Amino acid sequence: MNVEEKYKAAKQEYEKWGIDVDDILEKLKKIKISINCWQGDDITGFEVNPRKLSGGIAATGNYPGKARNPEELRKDLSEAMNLIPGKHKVNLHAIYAETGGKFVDRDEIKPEYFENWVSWAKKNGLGLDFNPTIFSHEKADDGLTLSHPNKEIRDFWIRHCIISRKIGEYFGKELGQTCLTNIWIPDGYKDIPSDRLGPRRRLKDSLEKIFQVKTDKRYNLDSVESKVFGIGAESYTVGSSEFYLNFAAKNDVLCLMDTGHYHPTEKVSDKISSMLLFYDKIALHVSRPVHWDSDHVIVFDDELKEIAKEIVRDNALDRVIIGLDFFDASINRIAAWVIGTRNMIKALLYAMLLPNGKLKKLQDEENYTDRLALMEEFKTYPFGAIWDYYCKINDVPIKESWLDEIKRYEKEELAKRE
Ligand code: RNT
Ligand code: ZN
Repeated sequence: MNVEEKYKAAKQEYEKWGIDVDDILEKLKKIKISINCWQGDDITGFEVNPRKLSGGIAATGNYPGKARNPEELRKDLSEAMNLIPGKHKVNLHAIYAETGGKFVDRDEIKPEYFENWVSWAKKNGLGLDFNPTIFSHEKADDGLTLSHPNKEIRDFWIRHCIISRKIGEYFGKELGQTCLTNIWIPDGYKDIPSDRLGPRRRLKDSLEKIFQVKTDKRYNLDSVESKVFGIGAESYTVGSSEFYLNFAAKNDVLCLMDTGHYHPTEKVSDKISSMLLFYDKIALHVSRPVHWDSDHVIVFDDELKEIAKEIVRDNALDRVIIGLDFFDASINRIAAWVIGTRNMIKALLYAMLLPNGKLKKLQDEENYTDRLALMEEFKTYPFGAIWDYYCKINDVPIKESWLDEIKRYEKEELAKRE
């Protein structure tokens, strides 16, 4: 049987449950995933004076061929996106500015330093998201930024955040797609703090100053990202979950939940529904923590599927902004993007192909036997045949055949970068 025949046969099985497969494939095509550019260069960025990675995030591995300049990074991203079905967004950081060889500190970056990114995005029909880079900088080396006791340092980062939001607004205007500008800071203490309130009060004050400056919501939305702990900040994180939940609710900004930023037994999939009841939109950094916030490439595991199910079942595909956040330097970086992004899309498709209406009904009828039985049986429904067909109609390689293209690119492009 060829791909179409397998698809037809599979479709019939889903249709028995009233699942409209063609309609689902149409819907899936409209979902945009925000692909994190920093997988391509281990979050080095292209500043004129590149700094050491700091802030408790670490990229480990030394797989050859990493992008050394913006042209290479864009080329690699394009290569990855040719192997991923659908049209998506690219998530940038301030350190990816192109300042034409001139040193420009973070509080002085401008939209024009991102013109190349914008024209590339336009040419490829992509959206852009943005992040101020509040780590890997001498003013962040002590692990404190927006909550720093020194006002000059806080002000420096406040200026950086304000200008970053303006850059986000510029992206949105230029590309006709709303940009999400997300603030994450590493602030915290290695050892038991003697004052927990002070730093949080300073962070609140800094953020209020940042958001006092308004951006047009048609073009830019803001989010804040919490964390539970980091390397070097094991005892206390200023921007904790409660801090940002309350801040976001009171200041009309979005909360961004990174799947690696909670206690190991806490699951983001369980948080989505609660958040949706109180926020118009929420944002995600889908990552894979292994024992800690290690940012492994996301795999098609239970939690990924559970997150996708929540978004689909809560009818919130247009309210959850899905971004990826992983950086593995030990494997081919383009393959990492392809694996992770294809998995995210796959998980959404998987979730859409479940008899969600029926399952909800069974729960309300307290028929937990049938609920469990049906959930388990659907795990072996012919989902793969639908996924393959989706790849086919979107002109991207089916199954693992995309690896051949990665190998070609590795030989012809990456190998020359040594
Ligand atoms: C760090 C946060 C943050 C970064 C990126 C590079 O723990 O998850 O989102 O990973 O901004
Ligand atoms: Zn993150």
